[in-house]
Amino acid sequence: MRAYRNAARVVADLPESVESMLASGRDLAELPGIGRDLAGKIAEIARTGRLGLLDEVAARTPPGLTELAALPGLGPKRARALHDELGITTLEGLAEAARAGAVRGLRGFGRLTEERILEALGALGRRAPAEQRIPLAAAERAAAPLVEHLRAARGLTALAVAGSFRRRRETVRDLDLVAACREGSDVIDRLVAFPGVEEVLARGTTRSTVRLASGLQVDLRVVPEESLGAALHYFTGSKAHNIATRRLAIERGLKLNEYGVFRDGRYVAGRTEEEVYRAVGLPYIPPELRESRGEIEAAQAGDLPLLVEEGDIVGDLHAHTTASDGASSLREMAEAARARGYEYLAVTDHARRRDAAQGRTGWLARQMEEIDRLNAELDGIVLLKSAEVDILADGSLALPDALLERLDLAVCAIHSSLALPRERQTARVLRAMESPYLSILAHPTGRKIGRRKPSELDMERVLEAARERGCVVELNAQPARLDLDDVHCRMAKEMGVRVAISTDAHRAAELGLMRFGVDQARRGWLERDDVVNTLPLEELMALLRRPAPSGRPAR
Ligand code: DGT
Ligand code: CA
Ligand code: CA
Repeated sequence: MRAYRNAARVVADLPESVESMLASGRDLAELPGIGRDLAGKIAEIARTGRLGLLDEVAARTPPGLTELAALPGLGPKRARALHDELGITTLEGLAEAARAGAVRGLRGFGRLTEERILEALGALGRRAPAEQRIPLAAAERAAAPLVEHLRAARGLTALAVAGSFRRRRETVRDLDLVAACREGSDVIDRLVAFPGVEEVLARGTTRSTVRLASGLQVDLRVVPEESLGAALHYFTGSKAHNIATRRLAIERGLKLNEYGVFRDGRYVAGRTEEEVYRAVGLPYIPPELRESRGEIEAAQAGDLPLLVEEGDIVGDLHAHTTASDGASSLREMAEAARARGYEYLAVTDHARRRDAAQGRTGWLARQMEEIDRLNAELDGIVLLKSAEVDILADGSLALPDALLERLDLAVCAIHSSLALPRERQTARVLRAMESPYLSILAHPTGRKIGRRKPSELDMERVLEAARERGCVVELNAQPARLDLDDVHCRMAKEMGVRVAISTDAHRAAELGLMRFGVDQARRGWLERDDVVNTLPLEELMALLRRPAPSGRPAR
């Protein structure tokens, strides 16, 4: 490096140009501080205007590295180390690593260097791209082809999507992939070569970050097999859960990081997540619970919930047909429910306010007859007579009691006046629940993720009333709704209110959305007994039977 700089000074100070010296046959190696090798390179530049070696190095160097090297306090050596050790090639990548505290651990870097880097980056006015979250279902669609592509990598022994995706959060910011590999795997090459990759943000030997054409960022970490459990645990998070787990490790004189559990620098565990938890004295904690909302304490007390599973679900209590805005016929819906192994399906086409006002409810009477016919014809599935009944602005229901009485259950929901002030909205829902026919309060807050805020509702009072009156609340499994959310599910459970996980399917295939509802329910700590559509039909109907108002016989 210094030789080049000195040579540059000598050349710049020459009384005549290098070209004319060469033209008159002079040997550049005679100049002070310039040897054979340098003389040849200078001659090459003079002749061709380029330097082959420089072109070669430039081709091998990620373009961002010069930018990194130019940062105050860094320089080429440290830039190279950041690249080789952490796979950093851009200022954004550097900012992320520094913020995460990953830089200070490198040889020749310290906490101070990290701070200086962050300062310098701040001075440059560079910030991480604005936080943008995408619905879990969309993230799944993006992840599936990528994961399939990576599975073909050489030497790959395990691959998982970790992060918020694995915790089944309703939205995710990026995909965090963890791969376990044998030596010499090409999994990072395969990631970079994935057709959907638009930009490679970082590429190292154990880590790479790319941005897909959709804008979704993907982080891939590659670990040896004995670190798989520790890496999965670390990159599944949440961060708060990790911190709590690491604290337990420290209390036991252990060190826990993404490579394993260590005692006095010696690896003691880390191949599986179970091993990691066992090392810190805990049973396995399902990813959906890892939000630092009391799961560590529950695990220590042996009180972890036995979370509901998709296989526990034996029916769906909210589905549409072509009788309202669904795309599949009653028969198609029935057959699809049976194909899923369900025992029952509640048919809940819309009973709208205007239908009732204009006495246009003939469709419902006809549908009930058709349900009778299909129930007689089809084995292995029972269609329940129901409707999704509008809760009107004053809290009354859009169907007359005489019709409600003929239904097996009524699924009631707000579809208008979503913006009422909190007091009025709450009173409206409470009034609706006074009807002995309201079986299930559907998508209680009316939110649409990323599109519509939840309506103002005092959920505690609503759940209180639901318990008193024996109403069930819905967890709508549509990925854009997931309403109740996880926090409200937990609240319902703690208050003793049961939940129906329902797909609100508008076509046969949407019965498959059930798993998104189950995921959210698990995040809300729900167990099988908290969910009504795990019950066999007879028990379900007994549970839905509401106390009859005075003077009227119970249904
Ligand atoms: P997201 O991406 O916002 O949807 O949520 P996460 O949880 O996927 O967050 P992300 O992608 O930033 O990081 C993935 C996991 O890596 C995170 O859940 C826990 C772990 N992690 C990241 N940064 C830290 C950290 O500074 N400390 C600890 N203990 N863990 C971290
Ligand atoms: Ca993430
Ligand atoms: Ca990430």
